[in-house]
Amino acid sequence: MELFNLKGKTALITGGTHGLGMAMAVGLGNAGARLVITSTTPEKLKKSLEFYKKQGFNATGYIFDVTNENVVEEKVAIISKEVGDIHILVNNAGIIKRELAITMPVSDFRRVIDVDLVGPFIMAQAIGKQMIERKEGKIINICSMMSELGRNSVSAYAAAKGGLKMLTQNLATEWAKHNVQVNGIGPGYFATSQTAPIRVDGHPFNDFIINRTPAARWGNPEDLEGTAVFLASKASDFVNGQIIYVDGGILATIGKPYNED
Ligand code: GCO
Repeated sequence: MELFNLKGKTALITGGTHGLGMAMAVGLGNAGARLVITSTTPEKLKKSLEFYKKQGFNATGYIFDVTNENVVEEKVAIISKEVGDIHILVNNAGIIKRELAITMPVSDFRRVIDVDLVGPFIMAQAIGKQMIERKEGKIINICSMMSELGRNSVSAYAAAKGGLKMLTQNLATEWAKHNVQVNGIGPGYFATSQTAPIRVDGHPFNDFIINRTPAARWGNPEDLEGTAVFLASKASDFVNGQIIYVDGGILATIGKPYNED
């Protein structure tokens, strides 16, 4: 199990105060990593740090917006001074705006691209520098089913997550020679606050996802822990530019007619 041991490593998880980010942070913490959690919401950050400390994890938190490159540069320097090197970066923070493209305000489209694509680039560049210098690092970009597929009302999110998939492949191309592995996780449909509006029992989308997912269920955040530990550990030292889909099989199938078992 040495391959998956993260003792002595520090993992920074953006938006790690709830949902999938928290689940991955728990997985990394259980594997021995020290946690650095970022958020734009002080209340959420405070509550999450209390939770992590109750789990027995060494967790520190910082408030900043990943889309502001000057602030990110400042904060990464402070973190390096106060916490030390960052060995693992999980670009998890993201937003979604559900609106048909024809009526979506451009400002909404731009904001989603900024948070979900430009932010991960800014964070990877700021922390990638120390990883390249140290000749060691792990970057995990949280992509999505929407890195591969579109659906009504999520044009901005799909464009951002599709771009994040290609950013992952491009950073892997440039940084693999420095022993920095850049990969992605593509969650399928998970039971989180982000999907709550489309997941209520009896909601047509809820029934659609259950029918469309070979595993016939929504993902639970803890379903992501193992893949996060794998991509953060020595076990993935020769894995570069890969998006691992944790999706219950959705991407493996064209789906089945409503009456098929
Ligand atoms: C939606 C959902 C999806 C999922 C996830 C799928 O509105 O379709 O929110 O975007 O959250 O990203 O991978």
